[in-house]
Amino acid sequence: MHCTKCHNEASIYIRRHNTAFCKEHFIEYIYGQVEKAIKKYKMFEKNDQILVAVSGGKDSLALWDILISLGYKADGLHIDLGISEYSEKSKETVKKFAESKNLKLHIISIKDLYGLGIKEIAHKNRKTPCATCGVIKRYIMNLAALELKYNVIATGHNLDDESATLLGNILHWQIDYLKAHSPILLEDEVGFARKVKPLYRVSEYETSAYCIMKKIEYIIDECPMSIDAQSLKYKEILNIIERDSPGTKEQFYFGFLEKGKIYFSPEKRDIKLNNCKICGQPTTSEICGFCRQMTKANLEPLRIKEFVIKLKDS
Ligand code: Q46
Ligand code: ZN
Ligand code: ZN
Repeated sequence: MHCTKCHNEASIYIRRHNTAFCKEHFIEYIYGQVEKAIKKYKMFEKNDQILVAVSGGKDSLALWDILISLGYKADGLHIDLGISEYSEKSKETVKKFAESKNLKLHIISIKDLYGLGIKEIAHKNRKTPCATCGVIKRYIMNLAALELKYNVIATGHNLDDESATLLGNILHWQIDYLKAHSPILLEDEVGFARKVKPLYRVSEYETSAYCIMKKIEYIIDECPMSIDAQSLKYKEILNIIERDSPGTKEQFYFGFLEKGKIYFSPEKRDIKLNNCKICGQPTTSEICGFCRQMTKANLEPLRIKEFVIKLKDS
């Protein structure tokens, strides 16, 4: 098989586009897809300060590498969730990547701050680890962006993640989630920094190929808590359909953004944001979800804020 662009031997075949690329043109294709996403949704410009949430997995590391390669100013934020060996390995992988490229990385460790990992905090709260983790990660990302003066938070959600989430939201007619579902969430919708997903046009297969071609070491293990995640089942279903009918995933997701989204456009929500009585972050209630959760688990919510403020000064 030959590269569609230069006719040299191809390194990868993209079935959904019926296109093959050599290494050089595959990387160029990935950059093109990401630039297209950034421009289409006006995610950010070259002078924006971007904070990339990096877990150590292929998607977030690929995203960080792509943004830097395209000339954007992007620092990393790694949240150490304290999930046994998995978190240790993830942290080391991210550190190694940042050091090899001389990039700025902020690390916030839940276990160091509280002596407990996500699983234990969830247990104290009688919640699932993923529900607890979601609240904590969102809170820390917003807090870090706010305190450390980043105006954009970028996450590594790819086409597979986004189409699986969309499928789940449609199957359960989660109208509010469908309204909120977008590759960009603006500041005035969330009360914090803009949140963007520049990899929404790139599949999981392509982010792994990108990492392999660019020799980026990433953690292959999935979080042990993800085993029962419903989203993995939706991914599997979409992969079965994609196998028989390449391009369906893309048509489904891009179709939603281009044709379906108008039926689920975010209304001008009349939500009043207050400042959380404990930590001061914007919230629709008196006390934000994070502070409520930590207080319930008998943990001091402000410890993270104090730590992030110290990071700012260091
Ligand atoms: S990290 Fe956290 Fe995921 Fe692990 S505990 Fe669940 S939500 S599965 S993206
Ligand atoms: Zn080529
Ligand atoms: Zn709070």
